[in-house]
Amino acid sequence: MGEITRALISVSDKRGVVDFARRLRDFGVEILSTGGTAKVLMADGIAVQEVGDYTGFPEMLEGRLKTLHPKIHGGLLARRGNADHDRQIAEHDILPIDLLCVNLYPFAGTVAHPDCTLEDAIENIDIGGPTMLRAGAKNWEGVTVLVDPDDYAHVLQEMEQSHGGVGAATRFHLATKVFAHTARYDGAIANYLSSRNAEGQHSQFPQTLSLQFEKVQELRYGENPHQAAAFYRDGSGGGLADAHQLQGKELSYNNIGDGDAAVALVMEFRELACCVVKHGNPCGVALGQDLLSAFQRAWAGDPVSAFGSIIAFNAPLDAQTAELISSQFVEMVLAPAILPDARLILAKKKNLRALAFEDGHAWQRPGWEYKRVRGGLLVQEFDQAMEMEDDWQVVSTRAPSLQEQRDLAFVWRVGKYVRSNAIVYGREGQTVGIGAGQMSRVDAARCGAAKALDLGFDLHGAALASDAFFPFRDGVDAAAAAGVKAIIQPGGSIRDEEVIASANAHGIAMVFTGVRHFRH
Ligand code: 93A
Repeated sequence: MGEITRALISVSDKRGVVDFARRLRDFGVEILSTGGTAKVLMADGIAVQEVGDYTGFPEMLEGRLKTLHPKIHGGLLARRGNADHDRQIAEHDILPIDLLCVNLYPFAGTVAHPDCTLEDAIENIDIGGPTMLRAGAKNWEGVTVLVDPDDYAHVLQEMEQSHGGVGAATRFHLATKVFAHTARYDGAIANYLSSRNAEGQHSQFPQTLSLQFEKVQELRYGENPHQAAAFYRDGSGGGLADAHQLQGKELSYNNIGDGDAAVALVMEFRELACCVVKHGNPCGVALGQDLLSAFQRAWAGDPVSAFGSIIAFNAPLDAQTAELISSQFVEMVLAPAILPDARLILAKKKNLRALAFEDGHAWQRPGWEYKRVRGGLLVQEFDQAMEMEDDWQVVSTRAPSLQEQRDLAFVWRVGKYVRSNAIVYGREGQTVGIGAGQMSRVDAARCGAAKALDLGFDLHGAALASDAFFPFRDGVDAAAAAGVKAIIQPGGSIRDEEVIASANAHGIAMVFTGVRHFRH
């Protein structure tokens, strides 16, 4: 049990540090501290020695040189119980430091500020802090290293229980945390600097990209049972990595992928919305006056595919809807919250996974998505193009009616979440046929129409969205044959004229968005 005699405290984030230091003093611990931290502690009547008084070397260079001294690093690095090390440090009046409490200049917070200059960023690169942290963490067998104020309470509790000592398991855990922290810190610096040059020009993507993710859980397996898998969080504090699972079997790899897509889709709508996802694609999406009708209409969009699906809502799940969900075979249900009486109903279905994701806006924040390929990583922004309906352009002779405009806006939003080639048929806030993941657009159009007809939907007067332009008129002809009366698509094909002529020949109202939504 590493008993603590001497501590060094040097923190930028002063949260909780006064109470922590006071408790250390109660254990009889001597405290060394740097300028600003020492001031805060002394103002609260806590006895500390300034690092400069201990080293005999003043803080200088506007604080750039505070703790970079052998009397500090010797005290952190000397092996405990090693006679040779003991002798060497004694010869130089170096005292062992058993607890190190350091958090760093706020580099990430500084560069996140829109007005941050290169000079501000550079001044916020902490040198002495990471050096001490790494020294203490390397010597974890003798030193307890705290980089996170959230760990103060646990360390104090352990000291309480073991006569002022901290156990090996905790010391090792805290040291690991330090190296993850300094890696992330240096990664942020490298990302920032390598996206700039000395003249201040800067590119969106850094020359070297450092990423750090933290394991949420290991998963039973990946997409298939022979693939090992795990789930990692990025630390942004949102998305399924931070959702609450309220009941049901352990989440699977496919559940997480599908759930993420389902929530992203429903969060596109201001109206109450429900989305049913299977194998990464929505199979039914609907808006409703209430959640129950949204669910009924989404399910009806393709009840065959919906077997074993994942269902997301953009409003708290109520009891009535929970009751109806329970009567179906569903893998998982996600909503911003699950109301208490709905929870009681779902609880009867033990295996059904239920998740409350609380902050749906996390799905709308800008960010990057990554796709690993052999030998590299593809990086792109999330597809969050701000769709300005005012920019949409009517290209056909006939303009869409008000109802058609609403239908087009609805199917267009859904189409963004369907794998390419994607064709979505819908009307009155309900999808009635989705053609997904086809290698030709005309097949996607036929596929969606065939589904609609199979399910007994009448496509006369329905709206259609295509995630990319029609390369030929055949897709439009197929849609017209099925009864479609309004089409929305990006436009931009060299055969646009031929495609528009086909729409006009069939009396179809056609709108160009100018934005494409491939999803592979
Ligand atoms: O400027 S530094 O890189 N040089 C140092 O020697 C040094 N020692 C501690 N930054 C240094 N620190 C950092 O100062 C700590 O990591 C901590 O973030 C901060 C605390 O300073 P103060 O106690 O003066 O508020």
